[in-house]
Amino acid sequence: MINKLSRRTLMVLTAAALALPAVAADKVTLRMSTPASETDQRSIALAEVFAPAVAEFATYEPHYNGSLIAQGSELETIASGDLEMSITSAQELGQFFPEFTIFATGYVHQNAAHQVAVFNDPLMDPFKQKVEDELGVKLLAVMYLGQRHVNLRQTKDELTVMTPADLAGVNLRMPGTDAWQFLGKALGANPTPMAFTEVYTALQTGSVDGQDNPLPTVVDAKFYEVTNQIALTSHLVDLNYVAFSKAVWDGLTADQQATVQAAAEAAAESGRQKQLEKEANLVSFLTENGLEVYEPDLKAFRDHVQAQYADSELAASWPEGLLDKINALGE
Ligand code: KDO
Repeated sequence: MINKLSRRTLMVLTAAALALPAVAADKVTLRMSTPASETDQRSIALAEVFAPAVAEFATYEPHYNGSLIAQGSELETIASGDLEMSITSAQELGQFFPEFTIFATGYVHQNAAHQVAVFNDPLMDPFKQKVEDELGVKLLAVMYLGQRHVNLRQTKDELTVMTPADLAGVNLRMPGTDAWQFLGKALGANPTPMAFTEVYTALQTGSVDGQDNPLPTVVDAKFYEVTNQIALTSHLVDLNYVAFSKAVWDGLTADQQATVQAAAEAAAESGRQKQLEKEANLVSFLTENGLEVYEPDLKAFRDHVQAQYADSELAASWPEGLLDKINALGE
């Protein structure tokens, strides 16, 4: 009798244990921090494509608008074990590894497909390996942010931007790393470092004259409410990388690692397609909202920007022949 009861009790307990979300306790939590909003296409792609794909063994916990970690501190936070994921940039990686600035250089990447070709090419292997070995961060996939343009408070009547000379003295907010500041200067402007989350107010109050970002960001962050023009300089086909903690990766099984890798790639692809679609359709939205959107002298911008980089300290850190290899992967 006692034996029977205890066997039965055991069975009941086992059934109850199986019914409980006991596996949830074993799941790894993936805190992801980004300055991007919840409605940014990269955020949506990770939440809607990445998160469900890894849900069996991982709980995806996104933090938007820089609410968990300030913009630019995500990589060191992953390195110290206090964050599992972020959407990082080549400019941020350039703070640790100057050679990454080649991927943050004006007029290098030609389009979204070129970014993917570069990221998947063996030329990226030593870059990925270095970040993994020295920072404990795996770069899983490349995300498309879009073509950055110059977006100003001034009306076109007050200031028409046709060449870099027209940006002389313009206080252009750029993110706060050296590579970004260099790009601002290379455009001919007076770059002002500032976190993304402060840009709307700075534009509203006039503490800066403008900012640079792709059209989907100008709309998503509502910068169009507080600016009057966009000069379509296309000075940077901008990217981000899905950054993942190597320590967490090493704790996963081989199957789980493959799932995480595939999920990151699928999310990046989904976000890329949606961002490209938005980018192609937003000029009419912006003009309807009163912005003047026009194309400057692109050759003047390209020549000026490329000349600034050519003799720079940044370019001195790029591996020999790498720019040619990158160019060869384009059109
Ligand atoms: C920005 O601060 O302007 C920027 O576009 C830089 C990007 O690298 C990226 O971090 C992005 O902000 C944020 O994700 C917000 O969209």
